[in-house]
Amino acid sequence: PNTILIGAPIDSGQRRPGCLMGPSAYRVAGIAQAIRDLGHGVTDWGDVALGELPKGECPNPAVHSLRETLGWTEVLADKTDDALSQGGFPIILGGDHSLALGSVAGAAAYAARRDVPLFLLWLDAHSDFHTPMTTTTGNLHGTPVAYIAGRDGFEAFPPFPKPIPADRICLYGIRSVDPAEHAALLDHDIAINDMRVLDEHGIVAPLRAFLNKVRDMGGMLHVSLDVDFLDPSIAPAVGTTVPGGTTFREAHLVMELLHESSLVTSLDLVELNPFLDERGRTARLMVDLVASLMGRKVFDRPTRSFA
Ligand code: DIR
Ligand code: MN
Ligand code: MN
Ligand code: MN
Repeated sequence: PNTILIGAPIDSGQRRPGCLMGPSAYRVAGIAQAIRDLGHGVTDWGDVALGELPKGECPNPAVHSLRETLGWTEVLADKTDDALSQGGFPIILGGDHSLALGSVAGAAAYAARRDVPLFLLWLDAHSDFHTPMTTTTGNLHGTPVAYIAGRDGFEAFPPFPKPIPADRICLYGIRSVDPAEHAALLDHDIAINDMRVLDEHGIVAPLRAFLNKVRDMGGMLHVSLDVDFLDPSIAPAVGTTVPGGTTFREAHLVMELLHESSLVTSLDLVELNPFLDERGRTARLMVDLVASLMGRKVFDRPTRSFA
């Protein structure tokens, strides 16, 4: 399918300025050409603009920038759905992780119309399982997984099209979970591949198990890649670094396995803050990871069977 780049210069989901430069940084780092070099078509839809802000309020006084985030949610859901409906492969260039409130809602709406099950792979240091009612930072970038899973507390938001059942969600690489998220995760059947699991079982087996499930059910797969999934030593340009992240080689291996699976149908690149970068280093690494996801490899190997 044709790749469709959707710029989402959103930074209302957290407090540190800079994420809104993310889409530009990806373009400067050559994301379109890297994908074309692999033989795929690329169309850049440019940056999405916010219309008039929807009304909305939240009883939790900690929550900030709710209406802006609501506006992004609506417009990004629409764009992501449109891109999929055109037969495209949307890549949403963030922007902070609150953009996934919209992108995954759009993918879910599309999947629901086609009656295909949607799966979610969350590559992140964080579980992002707060609701607007439980967040203590008030940063809505910490909430998308809860919205997607259909938790209560999102009354200000449009109802999520078709919440993804917990057993179709895979958190991968996590190592920072707040107490309220921890309690809620224990109540849900979400696959939690935290760093301990990956240290013990390696990077391949847990991912392959999840991909096998997607394949067996004939599902679509949305991948949400947070820069802080990566270790801060290789990816410094993010506001919420957490030590102990995935290495360069582990991250590329994840992307190569995703490519070989042919299951990924939409992708978010989130939380890049170019103001914190070292001469574009993190932006370039993210672009290289996208290239691995889209088929770049050093040696051609026969495609491995996941059966
Ligand atoms: C934290 C940060 N759990 C919060 N979440 C982040 O503000 O609720 N997610 N940074 O990627
Ligand atoms: Mn539309
Ligand atoms: Mn995140
Ligand atoms: Mn994170």
